[in-house]
Amino acid sequence: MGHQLPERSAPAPRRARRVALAALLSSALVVLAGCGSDSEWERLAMPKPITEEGEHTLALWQGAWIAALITGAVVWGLIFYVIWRYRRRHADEVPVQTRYNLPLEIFYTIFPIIMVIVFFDHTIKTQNLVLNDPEVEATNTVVVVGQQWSWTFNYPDAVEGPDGQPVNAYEAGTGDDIPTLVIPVGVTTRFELRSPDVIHDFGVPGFLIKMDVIPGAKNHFQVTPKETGTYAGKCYELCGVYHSRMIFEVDVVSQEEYDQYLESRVDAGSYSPEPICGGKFAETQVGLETDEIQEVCQ
Ligand SMILES: [Cu+2]
Repeated sequence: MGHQLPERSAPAPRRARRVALAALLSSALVVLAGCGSDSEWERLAMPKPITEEGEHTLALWQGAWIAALITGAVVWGLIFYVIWRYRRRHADEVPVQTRYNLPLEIFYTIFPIIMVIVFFDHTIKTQNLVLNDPEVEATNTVVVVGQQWSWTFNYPDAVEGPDGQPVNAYEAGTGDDIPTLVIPVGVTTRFELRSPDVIHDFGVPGFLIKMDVIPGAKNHFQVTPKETGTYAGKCYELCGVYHSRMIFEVDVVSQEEYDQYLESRVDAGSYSPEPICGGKFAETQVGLETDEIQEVCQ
């Protein structure tokens, strides 16, 4: 009867494989969830959020990674299982050739689409919370102006001027003077982003958000700082020769200190009827007439 193939060796117990897969998945989850709350491992390399909105961004980041890792573990598990289970054991043995498996093909078309829809849904919900939470009305507004090459922070109608009327207090930085942004703790502050020249990008690592400051566009987002402290911020968009000078400091202070700060701006003469663009105050500003610039930042 000619040559006969030797009998296949008995397959490894299925239970052992399931246990191995379950162990792989659960160890991935333990690594993610088991660390302390302040651990950079648990935040998956994100900075520590100092705002309530930043917590939502962090949750989105962690959730997306956990979903991706579980998907990865299943896919890698299947790949290695197939490599091992159907490895070539006999020189003249050809495995069963299967071409179509309709249920399987429908599954791996539909399932990624469902995943994308779920990711999209979570992203949109987080975006709405961070940009303009309908339930948390911003009670404080700062008009942030990025100008070549510094920042101007305007606090419109936040304080009374010498004549008792509300005025805009401001601090205009220059390439030589690093400005400070002051915001109250526990209060939702809305940043209105304006640029009179080129595209800048306003960001503070602890906010877990940065946003382009585009001439002619009115971008905004809001933050509710959870604790007082001093933080560093900068321009994240290469905006010209002195881009590297566009750093600033953020002071999160109590409401009392915030009010005192605004009064000190008025005492120093840094106030105006409307938000200013930093034009005539920023020595590095070039090419624009002050009148033209001011309209951009209202
Ligand atoms: Cu810039």
